[in-house]
Amino acid sequence: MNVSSRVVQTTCPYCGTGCGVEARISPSGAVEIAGDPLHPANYGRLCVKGSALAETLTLEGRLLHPIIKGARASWREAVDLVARRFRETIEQHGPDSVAFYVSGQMLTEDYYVANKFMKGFLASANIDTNSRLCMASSVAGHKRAFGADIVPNVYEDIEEADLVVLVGSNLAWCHPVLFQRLEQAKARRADMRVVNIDPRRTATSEIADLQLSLKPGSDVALFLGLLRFLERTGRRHAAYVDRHTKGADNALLAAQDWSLTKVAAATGLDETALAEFYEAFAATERTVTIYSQGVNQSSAGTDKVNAILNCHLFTGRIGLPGAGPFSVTGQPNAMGGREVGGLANQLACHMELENARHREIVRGFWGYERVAAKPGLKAVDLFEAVGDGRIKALWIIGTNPVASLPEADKIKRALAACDFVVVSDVMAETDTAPFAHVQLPAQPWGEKDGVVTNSERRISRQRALGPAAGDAMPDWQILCSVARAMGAKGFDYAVSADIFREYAALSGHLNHGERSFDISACAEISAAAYESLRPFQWPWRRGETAFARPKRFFANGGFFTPDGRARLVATPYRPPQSRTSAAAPFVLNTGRLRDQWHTMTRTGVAPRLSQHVAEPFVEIHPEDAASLKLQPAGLARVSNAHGAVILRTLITDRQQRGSVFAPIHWTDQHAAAARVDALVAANVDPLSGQPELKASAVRIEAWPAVWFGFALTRKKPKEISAGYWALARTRFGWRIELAGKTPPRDWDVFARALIGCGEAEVELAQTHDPRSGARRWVFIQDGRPSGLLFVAREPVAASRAFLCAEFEKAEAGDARALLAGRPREGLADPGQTICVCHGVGAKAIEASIALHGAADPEAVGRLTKAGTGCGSCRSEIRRILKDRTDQGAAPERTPVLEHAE
Ligand SMILES: Nc1nc2c(c(=O)[nH]1)N[C@H]1C(S)=C(S)[C@@H](COP(=O)(O)OP(=O)(O)OC[C@H]3O[C@@H](n4cnc5c(=O)[nH]c(N)nc54)[C@H](O)[C@@H]3O)O[C@H]1N2
Ligand SMILES: Nc1nc2c(c(=O)[nH]1)N[C@H]1C(S)=C(S)[C@@H](COP(=O)(O)OP(=O)(O)OC[C@H]3O[C@@H](n4cnc5c(=O)[nH]c(N)nc54)[C@H](O)[C@@H]3O)O[C@H]1N2
Ligand code: SF4
Ligand SMILES: [Mo]
Repeated sequence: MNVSSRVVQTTCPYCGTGCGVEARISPSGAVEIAGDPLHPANYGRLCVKGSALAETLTLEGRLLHPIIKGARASWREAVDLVARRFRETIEQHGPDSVAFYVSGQMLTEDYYVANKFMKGFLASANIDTNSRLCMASSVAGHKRAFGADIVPNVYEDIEEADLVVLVGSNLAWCHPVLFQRLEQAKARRADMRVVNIDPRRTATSEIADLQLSLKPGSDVALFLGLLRFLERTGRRHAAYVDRHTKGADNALLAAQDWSLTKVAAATGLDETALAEFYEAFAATERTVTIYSQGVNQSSAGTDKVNAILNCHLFTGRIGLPGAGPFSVTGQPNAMGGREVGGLANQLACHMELENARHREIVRGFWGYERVAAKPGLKAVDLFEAVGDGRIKALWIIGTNPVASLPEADKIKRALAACDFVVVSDVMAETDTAPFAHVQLPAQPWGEKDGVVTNSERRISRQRALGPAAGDAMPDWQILCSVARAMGAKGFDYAVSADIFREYAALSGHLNHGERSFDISACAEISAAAYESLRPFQWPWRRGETAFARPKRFFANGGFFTPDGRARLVATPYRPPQSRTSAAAPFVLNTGRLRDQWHTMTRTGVAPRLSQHVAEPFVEIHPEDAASLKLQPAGLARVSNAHGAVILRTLITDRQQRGSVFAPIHWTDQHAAAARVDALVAANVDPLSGQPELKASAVRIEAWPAVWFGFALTRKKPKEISAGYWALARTRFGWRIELAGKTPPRDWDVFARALIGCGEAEVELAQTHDPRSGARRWVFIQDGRPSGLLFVAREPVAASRAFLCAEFEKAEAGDARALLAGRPREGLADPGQTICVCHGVGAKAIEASIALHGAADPEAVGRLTKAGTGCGSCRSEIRRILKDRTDQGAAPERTPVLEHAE
């Protein structure tokens, strides 16, 4: 260890697990990332995205200066312009003609200030957040049942449960450290069982004892059946239900018809599997139900949440060690945003906009004449209002709506029609940036300072690792500058601790226990104490000790409804709103991959994270693929009335018939046409306003490519003239998949343009097989390969992992080896990179099983090191093991395109 390096304790900026990170910074500025062994979320573990954080600390692609209409500007010019345009718009059209669209990736301090600005100073509630797409149904469901938005349990409960039910959660990829905690607990305790409820088999299915691949959107039917079953098998916790709840009879009435047969018909599951699940749930006191976007992102999202909560309330299994419903949050500060009241229908600190007393508390505390009195527009409606001109000035902060909102092409049109759009981001080029009149450079993770709250209500510090780059400022400071320029009082904070202190004080202000969110113990926190603040769970009331015990809610009632009782809610079953038809016969499901984060603005710059899956794809069942004449690794056009994308086909029986899955990550920055939200219908849940992002009707057809290509290049191509392309970052530059419906007029011109080399500077090694149509080019510049292009009439069969590794280290003389496209005799082709920590490919893992008899992930790890780093790939190792042992099962992995010749 270098004695003069310093260690900064901070929090991972990705998922809501909220892992503690230790950054070791050497005097030269090099940063090493490790898990914080003392942080109670992860006790030292990090997943692959957390481990690769250092690779994202690059200036590549960063927005470093304010930009007005495409030209660099000073902060003063930018702040004055934004303030003037917002002021003029409000003068002419009233406060509801402006809006903020913000993000669960803002820190609590940023979020608090944005909310105070809009709901306090401007007295309008037109501020909504991307949490509307993420957690709104859980918020609405919690409020309906508990009277407040509270996650009752803590992470330990996942380890202590005897039964863990996962509903619409791909925990293995989306909350990998929580998944590891579950996996390790299961390995210790032979009697622990896991049920996975998801229309498709995922990496999470690999540890499930029971997989229920239900019909998309049919969860309410499943849980109505469960409630009825619990009642019929005498599982009502009479004392709890009588003393602490209301509405059980109503909820049971809605469930009374839901026999096994009826549930089986609605969900497409067989009765034996259903009975197995119901019996396990009924028999197991210590049951935790973890749910996520397969539940929330639905036109019946709030009902799905309450259908789950009903079963826990009915059995009194809530807030107990090892028992409770557990909504896991997506974004690093999804929870913090809910606490500060970032949604258009909330106030601050869990106070309600429509509650006059709450409004008065907040108004008095902030010292304004008024605060917003009616709820603002929810995300989908907000952009509708941008499109039809009701909203004339919009400020987007920390989110990329052109890629992430449903009917995304319509969002483009709305932004193009808007008089004034401001975008605060850390990156210069995003799909949303071209619509900005003003771009404001925010400080990213590693530069900014503040707090975030994770899924178990634990508040942790994010700390700066060093000075900010360029002119970047913290989001809160940008907001405060504009507010002050508009004449606002109450935005004179010097440091983020000043904001946190005010926020903590508000949480305790006139709060005699009727509001659950209370961190008034921090109301007078000093700058030094804020600096060294350790992770703590709320509530932390004035005078209490913070670190006493895990804090759970509701084991003995104490709900935040007027009568203190929880509500069981009748949840009649409604299928997804978007109906399939002859014109659009498939249901499109969308979601996440292991190594990318959302619209890839940050994970997309990390070579390590771009290896695992390097292009967008659509998963489809083999029979559907056959009936559509889709080729493995061919291309498919997926479309409907809203838009169209072109994706690589991944044919797999993990997918059920009639339904397809595509990842959400690829934008116009990384692919020709892969923004899947262009196809997603903007149907929303009537209570939460959350859009149904997991069930849109689409049609699919083969995209008739006549040529396919694969390229490596050191320079990012300026333009790619091919109907299909996808770019992924590598250590040396870029790897590119390509295809076209017509061949270029001149292949050499095409190749040179792609690689970015003029004729004079390069040498060329080239092959052409006129019979098969295959062509290969390797360009040499300054004694090393500068570019490579393979084209063929079929999907290019070449070992990508081999070519990338070889290209990086090759000398000019090795061009021939590169042209061969596969390892020389005696050298193994690594196949798709599964373990990115140790660079182990699928083929090496298969060999350890076939040749050396590895029988479990531990043995594979001993032989190949795969899975012994961060552990994020262990589910895939399990799958490869299973494929090898299932007689006749064809090995299939994500993606398909990794086969060598
Ligand atoms: N690697 C990675 N991790 C992330 C993120 C990321 O971008 N990348 N994003 C973070 C964020 S913001 C979020 S919100 C979380 C999301 O975390 P998850 O909710 O776990 O992730 P998703 O992949 O969106 O969806 C989960 C699953 O819901 C299933 N599903 C679809 N329809 C239904 C249905 O009708 N019923 C049921 N039961 N299941 C259904 C999908 O098949 C999918 O496997 O992940 C967080 N973690
Ligand atoms: N079809 C479909 N659509 C979905 C989903 C789905 O499952 N299916 N999931 C939905 C969900 S759950 C979510 S959470 C959203 C996510 O969707 P988005 O919020 O649009 O995705 P991100 O890529 O995280 O966008 C964050 C933006 O903020 C920038 N940024 C990063 N850090 C900072 C910062 O500190 N300050 C500022 N000002 N900017 C910063 C990033 O560069 C990036 O441009 O997508 C939603 N959309
Ligand atoms: S599980 Fe991974 S992405 Fe989530 S907080 Fe932990 S290290 Fe970050
Ligand atoms: Mo999310």
